[in-house]
Amino acid sequence: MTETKVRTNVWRCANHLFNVDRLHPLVMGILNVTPDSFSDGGTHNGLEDAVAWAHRMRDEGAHIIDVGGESTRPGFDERGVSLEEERRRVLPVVERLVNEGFIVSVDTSKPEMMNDVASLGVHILNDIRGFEMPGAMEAAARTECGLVVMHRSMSTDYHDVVAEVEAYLQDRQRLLEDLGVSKDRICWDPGFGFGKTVEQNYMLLGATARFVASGQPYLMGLSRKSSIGVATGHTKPTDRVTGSVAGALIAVQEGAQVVRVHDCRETTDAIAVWRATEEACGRR
Ligand code: YH5
Repeated sequence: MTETKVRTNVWRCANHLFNVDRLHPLVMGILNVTPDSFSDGGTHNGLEDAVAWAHRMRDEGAHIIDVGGESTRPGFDERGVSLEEERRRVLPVVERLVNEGFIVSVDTSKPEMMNDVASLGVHILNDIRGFEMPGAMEAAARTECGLVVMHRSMSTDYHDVVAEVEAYLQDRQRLLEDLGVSKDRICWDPGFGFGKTVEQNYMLLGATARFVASGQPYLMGLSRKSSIGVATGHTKPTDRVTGSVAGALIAVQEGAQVVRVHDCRETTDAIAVWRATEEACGRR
């Protein structure tokens, strides 16, 4: 007799415990609080606009709001933004969102910011630099936050991009665990668009199931990125919504438990149709 084992994965994010099951992937809505917000024409700056945008994304199905105060498009200024500027942009928004009951993630690489936002009650630290800035791993380890560890590279010169990204994430995970971070806090992210060719990005997307097999929660962030533009032939990021939804759905079908997106309603609807199909066929 065959028994179907239902593996319930959890992702421990401070005072919030996500039950990450295959059929209910988490939608992480992107909230840029940079003056030059790239994919949305620089709207929703200002505290009230940012909070209103977060409400809209939650109404449209977002489970998590990811607040970013650094312009982190691939190829951005390596010096990034100053600590003072990042604090000024991010902290007021984060404080409001936490107080209004949102599950909040903060896109930052700076250990001081990690301390600050954890004190404000943020649930997730999302670092596109894989907690590589001096002191970042230690700062993250001192919190109880969920940690998104993303791979990023300066060159596209891989022998085997999937194997190398996987080895990197394993390595970062081991270092974090050595600092006392429990396994169930760590989410992996291959860093779609960060130091990969278009083909390498799609190789990573197609390898989602392999990464998911690591047992860690897995996040894919491809929303409106240039590789989506290349595949669809759309130069304008706002024309890349349908392509992005298709990409997110591929990730979800392959087992990704978190998708980071601009277009929450469209992504949520696509996931709902996929889930209805899975449930109708008795696939749990
Ligand atoms: C990610 O993949 N990406 S910021 C260029 C674009 C569109 C979007 C128009 N933070 C990720 O979203 N955090 C960013 O062209 C991230 N994973 C995680 N965890 C880049 C971005 C974007 C860049």
